[in-house]
Amino acid sequence: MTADLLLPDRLLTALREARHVTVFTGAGVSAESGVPTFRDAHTGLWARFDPAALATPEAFAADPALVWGWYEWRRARVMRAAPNPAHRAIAALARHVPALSVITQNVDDLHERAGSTGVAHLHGRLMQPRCSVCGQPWRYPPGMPDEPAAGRRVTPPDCPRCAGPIRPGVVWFGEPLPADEWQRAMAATAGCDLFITVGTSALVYPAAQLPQVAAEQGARVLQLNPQPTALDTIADWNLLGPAGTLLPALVH
Ligand code: BV8
Repeated sequence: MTADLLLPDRLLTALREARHVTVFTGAGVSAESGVPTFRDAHTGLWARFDPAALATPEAFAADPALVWGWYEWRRARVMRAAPNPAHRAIAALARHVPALSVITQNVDDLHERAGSTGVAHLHGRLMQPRCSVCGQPWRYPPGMPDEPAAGRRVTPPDCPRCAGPIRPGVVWFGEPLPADEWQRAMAATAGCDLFITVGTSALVYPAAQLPQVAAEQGARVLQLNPQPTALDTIADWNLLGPAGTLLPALVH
């Protein structure tokens, strides 16, 4: 890997000599695909919706149609989106380093659509809904969702097996992360020599602790974000800018 950016020599060396790179992404990596982030004030999803009102099991139990309608709006946004140069650069990285792991907090499928494989989805997958009662996986019907105006109630479908309401395949606040995905993420973090964190405010736990775990086990940590974050003091290097510009410049 070489870089057009003016990078510190130590970062250039780390990029060239890395044996196992782990890339950790948040909503910012999908921002340039037009998928709203959570906390950017002017566009963040939470700026218009209270996460406690929507992304919790209690909210779904209280008003399944409101929560399902919000996720159908988000699914339409994701289906209309395309992977951006950041997703493609991460997928291309696999050809440049001996070992690459990708861990994401995102529930969209843009990493996979850009060609990444084996992505650890810590917070679930929008495209893999399941029954909220018996857990049976459910498949969306073909075509675009009936895109509500991001607030209209849409009654969730009934499970064909037990008639329970179908729920989004995501991890809500207060729910445990999938054990297998978390174990894969911890192994990729403990085993890497370069940890690249892209587009996360690092506010949601336990995912947000991964950069610290990487640093504590001796990996170099590179952060890509246009804004300062809680990771600024953990990272060895902080590149301020959009992932869609920085990542392609890092990866040739
Ligand atoms: C659990 C799926 C235990 C749903 C999501 C008090 C203190 C600390 C922790 C807690 C606490 N109270 C409760 C907790 C735990 C809680 C938590 O961390 N809360 C936080 C808010 C305080 N965590 C949980 O509940 C987790 N579960 O702990 O379970 C347990 C154990 C056993 C048994 C039972 C329970 C579950 C958390 C998962 C929640 N689900 N998503 C959905 O998507 O609807 S989280 C959600 O936030 C998304 O996954 C998102 O990815 C994630 C993190 O946000 P970011 O990705 O960082 O996005 P954000 O908008 O914040 O930032 C975007 C960044 O991109 C910004 O920095 C911006 O500058 C940057 N950016 C913008 N444009 C670009 C860019 N970067 C690069 N390029 C650009 N172009």
